[in-house]
Amino acid sequence: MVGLIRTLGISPWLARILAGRGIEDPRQAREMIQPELCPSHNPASLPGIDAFLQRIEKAIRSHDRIIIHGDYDADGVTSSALMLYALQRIGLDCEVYLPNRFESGYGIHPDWVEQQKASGFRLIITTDCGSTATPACLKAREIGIDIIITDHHTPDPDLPGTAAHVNPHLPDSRYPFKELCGAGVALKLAQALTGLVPPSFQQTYRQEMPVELAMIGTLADVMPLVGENRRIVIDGLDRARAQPSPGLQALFGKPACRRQLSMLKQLLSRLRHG
Ligand SMILES: [Mn+2]
Repeated sequence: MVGLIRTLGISPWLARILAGRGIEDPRQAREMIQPELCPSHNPASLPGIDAFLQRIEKAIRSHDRIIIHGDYDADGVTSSALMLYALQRIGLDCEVYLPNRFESGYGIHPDWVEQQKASGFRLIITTDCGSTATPACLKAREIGIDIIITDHHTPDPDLPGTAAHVNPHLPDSRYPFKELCGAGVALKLAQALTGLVPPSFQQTYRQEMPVELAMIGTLADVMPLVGENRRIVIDGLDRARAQPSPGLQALFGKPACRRQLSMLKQLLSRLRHG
């Protein structure tokens, strides 16, 4: 504790709170109290990232219509919205499908895959689901529609016939942080797609990245608030406060949300300015 007080120049109270959480290492302690120092890892080490980027490049060349299959919960909705943001910004023709919890249940189903093929889509991308969707992948291969799985649930490493399978939990993953939610994975993929955005738009693409959506997914899926998740949440809070997306603005317009937001603003300014 004395070490933390000396190295970080923090109060004995703060050092005691950190020690109570088992945090005695100064680097860990600094990330805890200054989350903007938490790392944002390079998406290039995500498993499946090369195959993902190659298939998106092919989609650009062949003008493939793409359908994103999200999920009905907060992480499923925000992850698909993030993926939509990225793909539309690189000029792709892209739509989102969100299953109904009561009618379709969780996950991607073979008959849905068949319907997409019939509707003229050439590529399916899942967000926050699909990790064990062997029947849907087999159907896609059988009828000739490509499928990319992006998810954070425990994966089946041998999903058949996927064009890419991106999940930090895959056995061959070299990604340094496993605890991303579905929207966290989508955010990393959106960051990886920056290279496919025309150079003159890349700065805007980065600035307008709706990281607050990844924050909502991370909080709603109750992911551990350590490492990169801490960074996602602090970046998301900053953006939600400064430049909320139209959807968030509409939510913030509701009286209950407005109260929460003003509390959040006060809390953030206290946290930021001591
Ligand atoms: Mn999730």
